[in-house]
Amino acid sequence: MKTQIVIIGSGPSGLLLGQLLTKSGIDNIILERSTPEHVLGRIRAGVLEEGFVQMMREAGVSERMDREGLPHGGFQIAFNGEIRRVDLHKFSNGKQVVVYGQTEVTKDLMDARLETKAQSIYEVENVEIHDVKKDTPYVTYEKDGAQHRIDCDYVAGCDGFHGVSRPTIPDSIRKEYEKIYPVGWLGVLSDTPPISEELIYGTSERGFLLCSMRSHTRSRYYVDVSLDEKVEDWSDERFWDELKSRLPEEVVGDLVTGPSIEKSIAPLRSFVTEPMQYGRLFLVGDAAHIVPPTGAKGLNLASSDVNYLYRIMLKVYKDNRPDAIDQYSELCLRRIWKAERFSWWMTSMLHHLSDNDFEKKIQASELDYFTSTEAGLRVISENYVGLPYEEVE
Ligand code: FAS
Ligand code: PHB
Repeated sequence: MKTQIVIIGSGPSGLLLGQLLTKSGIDNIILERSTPEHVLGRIRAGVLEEGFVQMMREAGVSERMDREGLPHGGFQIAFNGEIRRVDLHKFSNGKQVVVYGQTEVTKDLMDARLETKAQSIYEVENVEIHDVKKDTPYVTYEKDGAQHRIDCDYVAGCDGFHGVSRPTIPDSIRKEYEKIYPVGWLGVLSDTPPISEELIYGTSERGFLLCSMRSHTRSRYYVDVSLDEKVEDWSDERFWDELKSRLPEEVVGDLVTGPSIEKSIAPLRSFVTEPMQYGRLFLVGDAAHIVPPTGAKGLNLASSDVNYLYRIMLKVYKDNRPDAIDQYSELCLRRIWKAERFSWWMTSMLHHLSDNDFEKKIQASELDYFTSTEAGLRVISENYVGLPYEEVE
């Protein structure tokens, strides 16, 4: 087989890139190791930056998101028994975020790909990437016991944190930066009305909490737990009691509990690999970087990488600019590191990560300052709605 771009991974990164390339007449094939049902079954992000929303519109897959997505012009932070509002609209010059689950984004992109008849091959095994330092890279894989080869111009590694793309860059060239946090997020999805119209992040004596949602009838809640906790030890009742013990008095009475339809514990990690490009291989999304979900950046960083790679590929194929690929890694990393900082900072502000009394006082003072001054609220807001994408040269 031959194509212009092989995309490894059919998560949001791979599907969004595939849809944009296909719309622009750039041929691509997606290889995915699991089934469409498994990809859709993963419950993950819930908040889309404006940049992501624009990319979905440009990809022509925003109709349901525009209809069902919930625009949010602010969110709340609960601490010290009070709740303060971060007015995103006011402090980010009128920007907002849209609450629309990653599952829905993935479904819309999968449906669009089926319509374009662009090729996606699921349940592949042993994907290997070859000759990316030459002009003629190729990818091999197994399917139903048979070995296959796809010759291409470029390879987009959209295969997440545990994929094959990142290890394809030699250890001698790759530099990895990592911070592991001593807590994870225990998350519950329930068909209950959200406790509030807006997201509530919070920190209490007992730890972190987040009240989010997927719609007016489906809620998503999180509390942080130590890394030795097991999800099977958390009955619904135990989870709701823990969340209630962390919520401020003024809202706890508004919590509607119900049976969980999904429950999981996700570890918190900050991770970046540099460079994100090796010859004709490009790392995209979680294949290159991970953030703790406190800043709602994971999925959104995938979209900014896709934006840069897509615009570079337009330069390569439409403007005959093969040199345009050289800017990819630096363009992505400038925005990634700012999002890594914001995600680390929101995590440090809202979780008990230190037993040091001085550090606890600094944390409380930081929360107080950044939620009570225009300067502080502007910093939080412009990062939360997403920093602008740079132009591709
Ligand atoms: P993904 O991991 O989504 O997709 C990679 C795809 O590649 C997968 O389908 C995988 O099966 C496939 N693949 C892997 N290896 C392969 C191989 N060798 N061959 C072929 N295919 C291969 N972000 C937020 O913003 N907010 C959140 O609350 C949030 N919660 C999260 C909870 C969890 C448990 C996890 C793991 C992540 C969470 N994230 C969150 C981040 C998440 O949303 C990611 O940023 C997003 O899925 C990134 O999308 P992709 O880069 O497409 O990677
Ligand atoms: C979610 O709705 O799953 C969600 C929202 C905001 C975050 C993280 C997760 O920061």
